[in-house]
Amino acid sequence: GPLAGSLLEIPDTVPLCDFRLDERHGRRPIAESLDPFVCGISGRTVLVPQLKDRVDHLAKGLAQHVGWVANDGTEFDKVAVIFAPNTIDTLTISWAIHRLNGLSSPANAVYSAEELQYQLDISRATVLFTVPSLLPIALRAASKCNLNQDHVIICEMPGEPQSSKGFRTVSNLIEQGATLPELDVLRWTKAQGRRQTAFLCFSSGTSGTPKAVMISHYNVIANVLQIQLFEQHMRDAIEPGYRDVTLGLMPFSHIYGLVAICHIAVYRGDSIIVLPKFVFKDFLASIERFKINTLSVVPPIIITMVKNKALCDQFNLTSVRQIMTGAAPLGQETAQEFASQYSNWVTRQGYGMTETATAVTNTSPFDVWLGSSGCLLSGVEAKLLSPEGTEISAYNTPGELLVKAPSVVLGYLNNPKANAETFVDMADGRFVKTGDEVEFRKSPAGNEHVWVVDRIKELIKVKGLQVAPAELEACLLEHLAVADCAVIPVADERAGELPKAFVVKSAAVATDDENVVKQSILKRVEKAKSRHKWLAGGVEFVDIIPKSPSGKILRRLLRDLERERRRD
Ligand code: 4UU
Repeated sequence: GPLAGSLLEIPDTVPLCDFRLDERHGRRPIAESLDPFVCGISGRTVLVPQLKDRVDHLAKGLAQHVGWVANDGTEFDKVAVIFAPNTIDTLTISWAIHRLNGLSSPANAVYSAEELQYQLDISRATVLFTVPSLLPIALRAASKCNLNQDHVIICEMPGEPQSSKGFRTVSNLIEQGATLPELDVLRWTKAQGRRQTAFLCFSSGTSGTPKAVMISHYNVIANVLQIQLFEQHMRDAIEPGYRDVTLGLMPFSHIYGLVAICHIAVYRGDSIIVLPKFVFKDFLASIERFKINTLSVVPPIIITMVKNKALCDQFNLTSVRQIMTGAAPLGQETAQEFASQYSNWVTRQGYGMTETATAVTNTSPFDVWLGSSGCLLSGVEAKLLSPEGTEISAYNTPGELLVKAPSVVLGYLNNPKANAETFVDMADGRFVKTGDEVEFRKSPAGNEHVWVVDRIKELIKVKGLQVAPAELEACLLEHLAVADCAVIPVADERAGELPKAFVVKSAAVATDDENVVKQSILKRVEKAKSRHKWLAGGVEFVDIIPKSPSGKILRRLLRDLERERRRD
Protein backbone atom coordinates (compact mmCIF):
# COMPACT_ATOMS: atom_id res chain seq x y z
CA GLY A 1 0.00 0.00 0.00
CA PRO A 2 0.92 3.66 -0.09
CA LEU A 3 2.21 3.55 3.48
CA ALA A 4 4.47 0.54 3.25
CA GLY A 5 8.08 1.36 3.87
CA SER A 6 7.39 4.78 5.35
CA LEU A 7 10.17 5.63 7.72
CA LEU A 8 9.26 5.94 11.35
CA GLU A 9 11.57 7.70 13.70
CA ILE A 10 10.46 6.90 17.22
CA PRO A 11 11.83 8.99 20.10
CA ASP A 12 13.29 6.67 22.73
CA THR A 13 14.58 9.02 25.41
CA VAL A 14 11.37 10.91 26.09
CA PRO A 15 8.74 10.21 28.75
CA LEU A 16 5.15 10.36 27.52
CA CYS A 17 4.40 13.48 29.57
CA ASP A 18 6.99 15.45 27.60
CA PHE A 19 6.59 13.73 24.24
CA ARG A 20 4.42 16.34 22.60
CA LEU A 21 3.71 19.02 25.15
CA ASP A 22 7.30 20.07 25.54
CA GLU A 23 9.56 21.98 23.15
CA ARG A 24 12.64 20.66 24.87
CA HIS A 25 12.39 17.51 22.79
CA GLY A 26 12.68 19.28 19.49
CA ARG A 27 9.07 18.96 18.38
CA ARG A 28 6.86 21.94 17.93
CA PRO A 29 4.53 21.85 20.93
CA ILE A 30 0.79 21.87 20.34
CA ALA A 31 -0.91 25.26 20.52
CA GLU A 32 -1.63 26.47 24.02
CA SER A 33 -5.15 27.52 23.07
CA LEU A 34 -6.28 23.93 22.46
CA ASP A 35 -8.38 21.92 24.89
CA PRO A 36 -7.31 18.26 24.94
CA PHE A 37 -9.92 17.30 27.55
CA VAL A 38 -13.54 18.39 27.83
CA CYS A 39 -15.82 16.92 30.49
CA GLY A 40 -18.89 15.65 28.66
CA ILE A 41 -21.00 16.14 31.78
CA SER A 42 -19.95 19.49 33.25
CA GLY A 43 -18.44 20.97 30.10
CA ARG A 44 -15.28 21.81 32.06
CA THR A 45 -12.17 21.93 29.87
CA VAL A 46 -8.48 21.34 30.44
CA LEU A 47 -6.35 23.52 28.16
CA VAL A 48 -2.80 22.63 27.14
CA PRO A 49 -1.05 24.93 29.67
CA GLN A 50 -3.33 23.63 32.42
CA LEU A 51 -2.54 20.05 31.51
CA LYS A 52 1.19 20.78 31.69
CA ASP A 53 0.89 22.61 35.02
CA ARG A 54 -1.41 20.04 36.54
CA VAL A 55 1.00 17.22 35.61
CA ASP A 56 3.98 19.09 37.09
CA HIS A 57 2.21 20.21 40.23
CA LEU A 58 0.55 16.87 40.88
CA ALA A 59 3.91 15.13 40.47
CA LYS A 60 5.47 17.39 43.11
CA GLY A 61 2.55 17.14 45.51
CA LEU A 62 2.43 13.37 45.08
CA ALA A 63 6.19 13.02 45.61
CA GLN A 64 5.97 14.92 48.87
CA HIS A 65 2.85 13.15 50.07
CA VAL A 66 3.90 9.55 49.44
CA GLY A 67 7.66 10.03 49.66
CA TRP A 68 8.59 9.18 46.10
CA VAL A 69 11.92 10.43 44.73
CA ALA A 70 12.14 10.70 40.93
CA ASN A 71 15.77 9.61 40.57
CA ASP A 72 15.69 6.83 43.12
CA GLY A 73 15.10 3.14 42.37
CA THR A 74 13.18 1.94 39.34
CA GLU A 75 9.64 2.51 38.10
CA PHE A 76 8.62 -0.80 39.69
CA ASP A 77 9.23 0.74 43.13
CA LYS A 78 6.73 3.50 42.35
CA VAL A 79 3.52 1.91 41.13
CA ALA A 80 0.12 3.58 41.42
CA VAL A 81 -3.18 2.01 40.44
CA ILE A 82 -5.86 4.31 39.05
CA PHE A 83 -9.30 2.86 39.79
CA ALA A 84 -11.69 5.33 38.22
CA PRO A 85 -14.06 5.89 35.35
CA ASN A 86 -12.84 8.25 32.62
CA THR A 87 -12.31 11.78 33.90
CA ILE A 88 -10.59 14.84 32.45
CA ASP A 89 -7.78 14.23 34.99
CA THR A 90 -7.12 10.55 34.31
CA LEU A 91 -4.21 11.19 31.94
CA THR A 92 -2.88 13.94 34.21
CA ILE A 93 -2.55 11.38 37.00
CA SER A 94 -0.67 8.87 34.84
CA TRP A 95 1.67 11.54 33.51
CA ALA A 96 2.37 12.89 37.01
CA ILE A 97 3.35 9.37 38.04
CA HIS A 98 5.61 9.14 34.96
CA ARG A 99 7.11 12.53 35.83
CA LEU A 100 8.43 10.84 38.98
CA ASN A 101 9.81 7.88 37.02
CA GLY A 102 6.90 5.83 38.32
CA LEU A 103 4.50 3.37 36.77
CA SER A 104 0.77 3.76 36.24
CA SER A 105 -1.56 0.78 36.35
CA PRO A 106 -5.09 1.69 35.29
CA ALA A 107 -7.92 -0.52 36.60
CA ASN A 108 -11.41 -0.84 35.16
CA ALA A 109 -13.95 1.14 37.21
CA VAL A 110 -16.37 -1.80 37.10
CA TYR A 111 -14.03 -4.03 39.10
CA SER A 112 -15.07 -5.72 42.32
CA ALA A 113 -12.87 -5.42 45.43
CA GLU A 114 -11.47 -8.88 44.69
CA GLU A 115 -10.46 -7.96 41.14
CA LEU A 116 -8.91 -4.69 42.27
CA GLN A 117 -7.01 -6.47 45.02
CA TYR A 118 -5.57 -8.86 42.43
CA GLN A 119 -4.30 -5.91 40.39
CA LEU A 120 -2.84 -4.18 43.46
CA ASP A 121 -1.09 -7.40 44.44
CA ILE A 122 0.35 -8.29 41.04
CA SER A 123 1.45 -4.74 40.26
CA ARG A 124 2.77 -4.23 43.82
CA ALA A 125 1.15 -0.83 43.92
CA THR A 126 1.68 1.39 46.94
CA VAL A 127 -0.57 4.25 45.85
CA LEU A 128 -4.21 4.07 44.78
CA PHE A 129 -6.21 6.78 43.03
CA THR A 130 -9.99 6.47 43.01
CA VAL A 131 -13.22 8.50 42.88
CA PRO A 132 -15.61 9.14 45.82
CA SER A 133 -18.25 6.62 44.70
CA LEU A 134 -15.67 3.82 44.39
CA LEU A 135 -13.92 4.58 47.70
CA PRO A 136 -15.61 1.75 49.68
CA ILE A 137 -14.49 -0.86 47.11
CA ALA A 138 -11.04 0.73 46.90
CA LEU A 139 -10.60 0.65 50.66
CA ARG A 140 -11.73 -2.96 50.93
CA ALA A 141 -9.14 -3.97 48.34
CA ALA A 142 -6.43 -1.72 49.81
CA SER A 143 -6.83 -3.10 53.33
CA LYS A 144 -6.38 -6.65 52.03
CA CYS A 145 -2.99 -5.81 50.53
CA ASN A 146 -1.75 -3.57 53.32
CA LEU A 147 -1.78 -0.47 51.18
CA ASN A 148 -1.39 2.56 53.44
CA GLN A 149 -4.78 4.35 53.69
CA ASP A 150 -2.96 7.70 53.48
CA HIS A 151 -1.90 6.64 49.99
CA VAL A 152 -5.48 6.40 48.75
CA ILE A 153 -6.08 9.61 46.82
CA ILE A 154 -9.42 10.90 45.61
CA CYS A 155 -9.90 12.09 42.06
CA GLU A 156 -12.85 14.48 41.78
CA MET A 157 -15.80 13.36 39.66
CA PRO A 158 -18.64 15.49 38.31
CA GLY A 159 -21.85 14.75 40.20
CA GLU A 160 -20.05 13.21 43.18
CA PRO A 161 -18.99 14.78 46.51
CA GLN A 162 -15.86 16.86 45.94
CA SER A 163 -14.01 15.33 48.86
CA SER A 164 -14.14 12.34 51.14
CA LYS A 165 -13.43 12.87 54.80
CA GLY A 166 -9.82 12.30 55.71
CA PHE A 167 -8.58 11.63 52.18
CA ARG A 168 -6.30 13.75 50.04
CA THR A 169 -7.65 14.79 46.67
CA VAL A 170 -5.88 15.32 43.38
CA SER A 171 -6.72 19.03 43.75
CA ASN A 172 -5.13 19.13 47.23
CA LEU A 173 -1.92 17.63 45.86
CA ILE A 174 -1.91 19.97 42.87
CA GLU A 175 -2.25 23.01 45.18
CA GLN A 176 0.42 21.64 47.48
CA GLY A 177 2.73 20.86 44.54
CA ALA A 178 2.37 24.31 43.01
CA THR A 179 4.29 25.76 45.95
CA LEU A 180 7.20 23.30 45.71
CA PRO A 181 10.49 23.73 43.80
CA GLU A 182 10.71 22.49 40.19
CA LEU A 183 11.48 18.83 39.57
CA ASP A 184 14.50 17.83 37.53
CA VAL A 185 13.74 17.19 33.88
CA LEU A 186 13.74 13.46 33.17
CA ARG A 187 16.58 12.34 30.96
CA TRP A 188 16.96 8.76 29.89
CA THR A 189 19.58 7.04 27.84
CA LYS A 190 18.36 5.34 24.68
CA ALA A 191 18.72 1.89 26.24
CA GLN A 192 16.88 2.91 29.38
CA GLY A 193 14.21 4.77 27.44
CA ARG A 194 13.31 1.71 25.37
CA ARG A 195 12.87 -0.36 28.53
CA GLN A 196 11.20 2.23 30.76
CA THR A 197 7.75 0.86 31.62
CA ALA A 198 4.93 3.39 31.57
CA PHE A 199 1.83 1.27 32.15
CA LEU A 200 0.84 -2.06 33.60
CA CYS A 201 -2.40 -3.00 31.85
CA PHE A 202 -3.98 -6.39 32.39
CA SER A 203 -4.52 -9.05 29.76
CA SER A 204 -4.82 -12.82 29.88
CA GLY A 205 -3.01 -13.14 26.54
CA THR A 206 -3.42 -16.48 24.81
CA SER A 207 -4.18 -18.47 27.99
CA GLY A 208 -4.51 -18.40 31.76
CA THR A 209 -5.44 -15.66 34.18
CA PRO A 210 -4.93 -11.90 33.66
CA LYS A 211 -1.29 -10.84 33.65
CA ALA A 212 0.34 -7.43 34.05
CA VAL A 213 1.50 -6.29 30.62
CA MET A 214 4.60 -4.07 30.70
CA ILE A 215 3.97 -1.27 28.21
CA SER A 216 6.89 1.09 27.71
CA HIS A 217 6.83 4.80 26.96
CA TYR A 218 8.51 3.87 23.68
CA ASN A 219 5.71 1.37 22.84
CA VAL A 220 3.01 4.00 23.29
CA ILE A 221 4.92 6.67 21.38
CA ALA A 222 5.53 4.15 18.59
CA ASN A 223 1.85 3.27 18.24
CA VAL A 224 0.80 6.93 18.37
CA LEU A 225 3.22 7.70 15.53
CA GLN A 226 2.10 4.65 13.55
CA ILE A 227 -1.55 5.68 13.79
CA GLN A 228 -0.67 9.30 13.05
CA LEU A 229 1.34 8.36 9.97
CA PHE A 230 -1.54 6.21 8.75
CA GLU A 231 -4.12 8.95 9.23
CA GLN A 232 -2.32 12.21 8.47
CA HIS A 233 -2.88 12.15 4.72
CA MET A 234 -6.60 11.59 5.30
CA ARG A 235 -6.75 14.49 7.70
CA ASP A 236 -4.88 16.67 5.22
CA ALA A 237 -7.39 15.67 2.57
CA ILE A 238 -10.29 16.93 4.73
CA GLU A 239 -8.84 20.39 5.36
CA PRO A 240 -5.56 21.86 6.55
CA GLY A 241 -5.50 22.13 10.33
CA TYR A 242 -8.36 19.64 10.71
CA ARG A 243 -8.90 18.54 14.32
CA ASP A 244 -10.81 15.64 15.71
CA VAL A 245 -13.42 16.23 18.34
CA THR A 246 -13.40 12.71 19.56
CA LEU A 247 -15.50 10.63 21.92
CA GLY A 248 -13.70 9.62 25.13
CA LEU A 249 -16.11 6.87 26.16
CA MET A 250 -14.00 3.72 25.87
CA PRO A 251 -12.37 3.09 29.26
CA PHE A 252 -9.01 4.88 29.61
CA SER A 253 -8.01 1.85 31.69
CA HIS A 254 -8.07 -0.34 28.56
CA ILE A 255 -5.43 -0.07 25.86
CA TYR A 256 -8.03 1.18 23.34
CA GLY A 257 -9.04 4.23 25.38
CA LEU A 258 -5.58 4.75 26.79
CA VAL A 259 -3.52 4.79 23.60
CA ALA A 260 -5.81 4.82 20.56
CA ILE A 261 -8.01 7.57 22.01
CA CYS A 262 -6.18 9.49 24.77
CA HIS A 263 -2.56 9.56 23.72
CA ILE A 264 -3.16 9.92 20.00
CA ALA A 265 -5.61 12.79 20.55
CA VAL A 266 -3.34 14.73 22.89
CA TYR A 267 -0.40 14.19 20.55
CA ARG A 268 -2.31 15.66 17.61
CA GLY A 269 -3.99 18.49 19.47
CA ASP A 270 -7.52 17.04 19.18
CA SER A 271 -10.27 17.40 21.80
CA ILE A 272 -11.57 14.43 23.75
CA ILE A 273 -15.13 14.65 25.08
CA VAL A 274 -14.84 12.59 28.23
CA LEU A 275 -17.80 10.40 29.24
CA PRO A 276 -17.53 8.13 32.29
CA LYS A 277 -20.11 5.54 31.24
CA PHE A 278 -22.33 4.43 28.38
CA VAL A 279 -25.89 5.68 28.60
CA PHE A 280 -27.30 5.57 25.09
CA LYS A 281 -29.27 8.84 25.20
CA ASP A 282 -26.39 10.71 26.88
CA PHE A 283 -24.05 9.37 24.22
CA LEU A 284 -26.31 10.71 21.45
CA ALA A 285 -26.89 14.02 23.27
CA SER A 286 -23.13 14.51 23.72
CA ILE A 287 -22.50 14.06 20.00
CA GLU A 288 -25.01 16.81 19.32
CA ARG A 289 -23.90 19.11 22.15
CA PHE A 290 -20.15 18.95 21.48
CA LYS A 291 -20.36 18.43 17.70
CA ILE A 292 -18.26 15.30 17.94
CA ASN A 293 -16.79 14.30 14.56
CA THR A 294 -15.02 11.04 15.43
CA LEU A 295 -16.68 8.22 17.34
CA SER A 296 -14.50 5.46 18.74
CA VAL A 297 -16.69 2.60 19.91
CA VAL A 298 -17.02 -1.17 20.19
CA PRO A 299 -19.34 -3.38 18.09
CA PRO A 300 -22.18 -3.52 20.69
CA ILE A 301 -22.62 0.26 20.33
CA ILE A 302 -22.88 -0.11 16.55
CA ILE A 303 -25.54 -2.78 17.10
CA THR A 304 -27.44 -0.56 19.54
CA MET A 305 -27.42 2.22 16.94
CA VAL A 306 -28.66 -0.08 14.19
CA LYS A 307 -31.49 -1.35 16.40
CA ASN A 308 -32.52 2.10 17.62
CA LYS A 309 -32.38 4.18 14.47
CA ALA A 310 -35.54 6.11 15.42
CA LEU A 311 -33.99 7.30 18.68
CA CYS A 312 -30.76 8.25 16.91
CA ASP A 313 -32.79 10.30 14.42
CA GLN A 314 -34.05 12.48 17.27
CA PHE A 315 -30.53 13.91 17.67
CA ASN A 316 -28.49 16.05 15.35
CA LEU A 317 -25.56 13.79 14.49
CA THR A 318 -24.47 15.65 11.36
CA SER A 319 -21.10 16.64 12.88
CA VAL A 320 -19.92 13.01 12.69
CA ARG A 321 -17.49 12.16 9.89
CA GLN A 322 -16.28 8.77 10.97
CA ILE A 323 -16.88 5.95 13.39
CA MET A 324 -14.14 3.61 14.50
CA THR A 325 -14.74 0.21 16.02
CA GLY A 326 -12.38 -2.36 17.47
CA ALA A 327 -11.72 -4.69 20.42
CA ALA A 328 -14.08 -7.38 19.10
CA PRO A 329 -15.31 -8.61 15.71
CA LEU A 330 -17.84 -6.55 13.79
CA GLY A 331 -19.81 -8.87 11.53
CA GLN A 332 -19.86 -7.97 7.85
CA GLU A 333 -23.67 -7.87 7.71
CA THR A 334 -23.94 -5.61 10.73
CA ALA A 335 -21.27 -3.37 9.26
CA GLN A 336 -23.15 -3.18 5.96
CA GLU A 337 -26.46 -2.45 7.64
CA PHE A 338 -24.88 0.25 9.76
CA ALA A 339 -23.00 1.81 6.85
CA SER A 340 -26.19 2.00 4.79
CA GLN A 341 -27.97 3.79 7.66
CA TYR A 342 -25.10 6.23 8.14
CA SER A 343 -23.93 6.57 4.58
CA ASN A 344 -22.24 9.94 5.21
CA TRP A 345 -20.00 8.45 7.85
CA VAL A 346 -16.85 6.49 7.20
CA THR A 347 -17.15 3.18 9.04
CA ARG A 348 -13.68 2.13 10.08
CA GLN A 349 -12.24 -0.76 12.02
CA GLY A 350 -9.01 -1.24 13.96
CA TYR A 351 -7.54 -4.49 15.17
CA GLY A 352 -5.02 -4.80 17.94
CA MET A 353 -4.37 -5.91 21.46
CA THR A 354 -2.91 -4.89 24.81
CA GLU A 355 0.28 -6.78 23.90
CA THR A 356 0.77 -4.54 20.85
CA ALA A 357 0.01 -1.31 22.77
CA THR A 358 -3.13 -1.12 20.61
CA ALA A 359 -3.37 -0.87 16.90
CA VAL A 360 -1.92 -3.33 14.39
CA THR A 361 -4.34 -2.48 11.58
CA ASN A 362 -6.65 0.35 10.61
CA THR A 363 -9.12 1.12 7.82
CA SER A 364 -8.26 3.77 5.29
CA PRO A 365 -11.31 5.87 4.32
CA PHE A 366 -10.04 5.56 0.75
CA ASP A 367 -10.42 1.79 0.86
CA VAL A 368 -13.31 0.89 3.15
CA TRP A 369 -14.10 -2.80 2.89
CA LEU A 370 -16.87 -3.55 5.36
CA GLY A 371 -16.08 -6.51 7.60
CA SER A 372 -12.33 -6.19 7.12
CA SER A 373 -10.10 -4.95 9.94
CA GLY A 374 -8.20 -2.80 7.47
CA CYS A 375 -4.53 -2.73 6.50
CA LEU A 376 -1.37 -3.19 8.54
CA LEU A 377 0.04 0.03 9.95
CA SER A 378 3.51 0.94 8.78
CA GLY A 379 6.15 -0.49 11.04
CA VAL A 380 4.20 -3.74 11.43
CA GLU A 381 5.48 -7.05 10.09
CA ALA A 382 3.00 -9.91 10.08
CA LYS A 383 3.21 -13.67 9.65
CA LEU A 384 0.52 -16.31 9.43
CA LEU A 385 1.27 -19.73 10.85
CA SER A 386 -0.64 -22.95 10.21
CA PRO A 387 -1.44 -25.19 13.20
CA GLU A 388 1.67 -27.20 12.20
CA GLY A 389 3.79 -24.06 12.44
CA THR A 390 4.47 -23.54 8.74
CA GLU A 391 4.24 -20.09 7.30
CA ILE A 392 1.22 -19.28 5.11
CA SER A 393 1.78 -16.81 2.32
CA ALA A 394 -1.34 -17.36 0.20
CA TYR A 395 -4.32 -15.02 0.29
CA ASN A 396 -7.68 -16.19 1.68
CA THR A 397 -6.05 -18.85 3.84
CA PRO A 398 -6.50 -18.74 7.61
CA GLY A 399 -3.66 -18.99 10.10
CA GLU A 400 -2.56 -17.63 13.44
CA LEU A 401 -1.34 -14.07 13.19
CA LEU A 402 2.07 -13.20 14.60
CA VAL A 403 3.15 -9.58 14.76
CA LYS A 404 6.45 -7.74 14.99
CA ALA A 405 6.23 -4.00 15.62
CA PRO A 406 7.88 -1.27 17.71
CA SER A 407 4.74 -1.23 19.83
CA VAL A 408 5.01 -4.91 20.80
CA VAL A 409 5.29 -4.69 24.57
CA LEU A 410 8.19 -5.62 26.84
CA GLY A 411 6.34 -8.69 28.17
CA TYR A 412 4.35 -9.86 31.18
CA LEU A 413 5.59 -8.85 34.62
CA ASN A 414 7.26 -11.69 36.56
CA ASN A 415 5.93 -14.41 34.26
CA PRO A 416 8.73 -16.11 32.28
CA LYS A 417 6.46 -19.00 31.28
CA ALA A 418 3.80 -16.82 29.67
CA ASN A 419 6.52 -14.67 28.10
CA ALA A 420 8.17 -17.70 26.50
CA GLU A 421 4.82 -18.87 25.13
CA THR A 422 3.69 -15.53 23.80
CA PHE A 423 6.76 -13.60 22.63
CA VAL A 424 8.75 -15.73 20.25
CA ASP A 425 12.21 -15.08 18.88
CA MET A 426 12.32 -16.01 15.21
CA ALA A 427 15.07 -15.67 12.63
CA ASP A 428 13.66 -12.29 11.62
CA GLY A 429 13.02 -10.87 15.05
CA ARG A 430 10.76 -10.97 18.09
CA PHE A 431 7.10 -11.63 17.31
CA VAL A 432 4.01 -11.73 19.50
CA LYS A 433 1.52 -14.55 19.02
CA THR A 434 -1.90 -12.95 18.78
CA GLY A 435 -4.02 -16.07 19.26
CA ASP A 436 -6.27 -14.73 16.49
CA GLU A 437 -7.13 -16.57 13.31
CA VAL A 438 -6.67 -14.21 10.42
CA GLU A 439 -6.74 -14.18 6.63
CA PHE A 440 -5.05 -11.77 4.27
CA ARG A 441 -7.36 -10.80 1.42
CA LYS A 442 -6.88 -8.47 -1.50
CA SER A 443 -9.46 -5.68 -1.54
CA PRO A 444 -11.27 -4.65 -4.73
CA ALA A 445 -8.99 -1.59 -4.66
CA GLY A 446 -5.97 -3.89 -4.67
CA ASN A 447 -4.71 -3.45 -1.10
CA GLU A 448 -3.85 -6.22 1.29
CA HIS A 449 -6.45 -6.37 4.08
CA VAL A 450 -6.53 -8.24 7.36
CA TRP A 451 -9.69 -10.23 8.09
CA VAL A 452 -10.07 -11.62 11.58
CA VAL A 453 -11.98 -14.87 11.02
CA ASP A 454 -11.89 -16.52 14.46
CA ARG A 455 -10.17 -16.56 17.82
CA ILE A 456 -7.88 -19.46 18.68
CA LYS A 457 -6.97 -18.36 22.21
CA GLU A 458 -9.10 -18.97 25.29
CA LEU A 459 -10.07 -15.34 25.73
CA ILE A 460 -13.74 -14.31 25.83
CA LYS A 461 -14.69 -10.80 24.73
CA VAL A 462 -17.83 -9.35 26.33
CA LYS A 463 -18.64 -5.91 24.90
CA GLY A 464 -14.97 -5.63 23.93
CA LEU A 465 -13.79 -6.33 27.49
CA GLN A 466 -11.59 -9.27 28.33
CA VAL A 467 -12.94 -12.23 30.29
CA ALA A 468 -10.39 -14.95 31.02
CA PRO A 469 -11.93 -18.45 31.24
CA ALA A 470 -9.18 -19.57 33.64
CA GLU A 471 -10.10 -16.77 36.04
CA LEU A 472 -13.75 -17.83 36.13
CA GLU A 473 -12.84 -21.52 36.39
CA ALA A 474 -10.68 -20.78 39.45
CA CYS A 475 -13.59 -18.87 40.98
CA LEU A 476 -16.04 -21.72 40.27
CA LEU A 477 -13.72 -24.36 41.70
CA GLU A 478 -13.86 -22.56 45.05
CA HIS A 479 -17.54 -23.50 45.18
CA LEU A 480 -18.18 -26.71 47.12
CA ALA A 481 -20.63 -28.04 44.53
CA VAL A 482 -18.11 -27.79 41.70
CA ALA A 483 -15.83 -30.77 41.16
CA ASP A 484 -14.59 -29.66 37.74
CA CYS A 485 -15.50 -27.03 35.20
CA ALA A 486 -14.69 -25.28 31.93
CA VAL A 487 -15.71 -21.82 30.73
CA ILE A 488 -16.17 -20.95 27.06
CA PRO A 489 -17.64 -18.09 25.00
CA VAL A 490 -21.09 -18.37 23.45
CA ALA A 491 -22.24 -15.97 20.76
CA ASP A 492 -24.56 -13.16 21.80
CA GLU A 493 -26.10 -10.66 19.46
CA ARG A 494 -25.65 -7.66 21.75
CA ALA A 495 -22.55 -8.40 23.81
CA GLY A 496 -20.68 -10.27 21.06
CA GLU A 497 -19.89 -13.12 23.40
CA LEU A 498 -20.96 -14.25 26.88
CA PRO A 499 -19.25 -16.68 29.25
CA LYS A 500 -20.85 -20.09 29.73
CA ALA A 501 -19.75 -22.69 32.28
CA PHE A 502 -19.79 -26.45 31.98
CA VAL A 503 -19.80 -27.88 35.48
CA VAL A 504 -19.25 -31.34 36.91
CA LYS A 505 -21.15 -31.46 40.19
CA SER A 506 -19.26 -32.58 43.22
CA ALA A 507 -20.40 -35.86 44.77
CA ALA A 508 -20.46 -34.08 48.11
CA VAL A 509 -23.43 -31.83 47.31
CA ALA A 510 -26.44 -32.80 49.35
CA THR A 511 -29.16 -31.36 47.16
CA ASP A 512 -30.27 -32.97 43.92
CA ASP A 513 -32.04 -29.85 42.85
CA GLU A 514 -29.88 -28.68 39.96
CA ASN A 515 -31.54 -25.31 39.89
CA VAL A 516 -30.60 -24.58 43.51
CA VAL A 517 -26.99 -25.53 42.80
CA LYS A 518 -26.97 -23.46 39.64
CA GLN A 519 -28.29 -20.35 41.42
CA SER A 520 -25.69 -20.74 44.10
CA ILE A 521 -22.91 -21.03 41.51
CA LEU A 522 -24.16 -17.95 39.65
CA LYS A 523 -24.28 -16.02 42.95
CA ARG A 524 -20.69 -16.87 43.74
CA VAL A 525 -19.49 -15.36 40.44
CA GLU A 526 -21.75 -12.33 40.85
CA LYS A 527 -20.33 -11.66 44.28
CA ALA A 528 -16.69 -11.95 43.27
CA LYS A 529 -16.54 -10.56 39.73
CA SER A 530 -17.61 -7.53 37.75
CA ARG A 531 -20.80 -7.77 35.74
CA HIS A 532 -19.31 -8.47 32.30
CA LYS A 533 -17.80 -11.68 33.76
CA TRP A 534 -21.10 -13.06 35.07
CA LEU A 535 -22.16 -16.37 33.54
CA ALA A 536 -24.84 -14.82 31.33
CA GLY A 537 -24.21 -17.58 28.78
CA GLY A 538 -25.51 -20.09 31.33
CA VAL A 539 -24.38 -23.01 33.45
CA GLU A 540 -24.68 -26.55 32.14
CA PHE A 541 -24.08 -29.67 34.21
CA VAL A 542 -22.05 -32.38 32.53
CA ASP A 543 -20.51 -35.69 33.61
CA ILE A 544 -17.00 -34.93 32.49
CA ILE A 545 -14.87 -32.06 31.18
CA PRO A 546 -12.95 -33.12 28.06
CA LYS A 547 -9.21 -32.90 28.59
CA SER A 548 -6.03 -33.61 26.69
CA PRO A 549 -3.73 -36.43 27.91
CA SER A 550 -1.67 -33.77 29.71
CA GLY A 551 -4.78 -32.52 31.54
CA LYS A 552 -5.45 -29.34 29.57
CA ILE A 553 -9.14 -28.47 29.20
CA LEU A 554 -10.24 -28.89 25.59
CA ARG A 555 -12.19 -25.63 25.52
CA ARG A 556 -12.10 -25.55 21.77
CA LEU A 557 -13.97 -28.83 21.62
CA LEU A 558 -16.68 -27.54 23.95
CA ARG A 559 -16.89 -24.29 22.03
CA ASP A 560 -17.31 -26.05 18.68
CA LEU A 561 -19.90 -28.38 20.18
CA GLU A 562 -21.83 -25.41 21.50
CA ARG A 563 -21.62 -23.66 18.11
CA GLU A 564 -22.98 -26.78 16.41
CA ARG A 565 -25.90 -27.00 18.82
CA ARG A 566 -26.80 -23.36 18.37
CA ARG A 567 -26.74 -23.71 14.62
CA ASP A 568 -29.36 -26.48 14.78
C1 4UU B 1 -11.85 -8.82 15.87
O1 4UU B 1 -9.29 -4.99 22.57
C2 4UU B 1 -8.12 -4.69 22.45
C3 4UU B 1 -7.69 -3.66 21.50
C4 4UU B 1 -8.60 -2.98 20.75
C5 4UU B 1 -8.33 -2.04 19.68
C6 4UU B 1 -7.31 -2.19 18.83
C7 4UU B 1 -7.05 -1.30 17.80
C8 4UU B 1 -9.16 -1.01 19.49
C9 4UU B 1 -8.98 0.00 18.46
C10 4UU B 1 -7.86 -0.19 17.57
O2 4UU B 1 -7.63 0.62 16.66
O3 4UU B 1 -7.15 -5.28 23.22
P1 4UU B 1 -7.34 -6.54 24.16
O4 4UU B 1 -6.00 -6.92 24.62
O5 4UU B 1 -8.36 -6.25 25.20
O6 4UU B 1 -7.95 -7.68 23.26
C11 4UU B 1 -7.26 -8.13 22.14
C12 4UU B 1 -8.11 -9.10 21.36
C13 4UU B 1 -7.51 -9.49 20.05
O7 4UU B 1 -6.50 -10.46 20.21
C14 4UU B 1 -8.72 -9.99 19.29
O8 4UU B 1 -9.06 -11.30 19.69
O9 4UU B 1 -9.38 -8.52 21.00
C15 4UU B 1 -9.81 -9.03 19.74
N1 4UU B 1 -9.93 -7.93 18.78
C16 4UU B 1 -10.61 -8.02 17.62
N2 4UU B 1 -11.28 -9.03 17.06
C17 4UU B 1 -9.41 -6.68 18.88
N3 4UU B 1 -9.75 -5.95 17.79
C18 4UU B 1 -10.50 -6.75 16.99
C19 4UU B 1 -11.14 -6.58 15.73
N4 4UU B 1 -11.81 -7.65 15.22
N5 4UU B 1 -11.13 -5.43 15.06
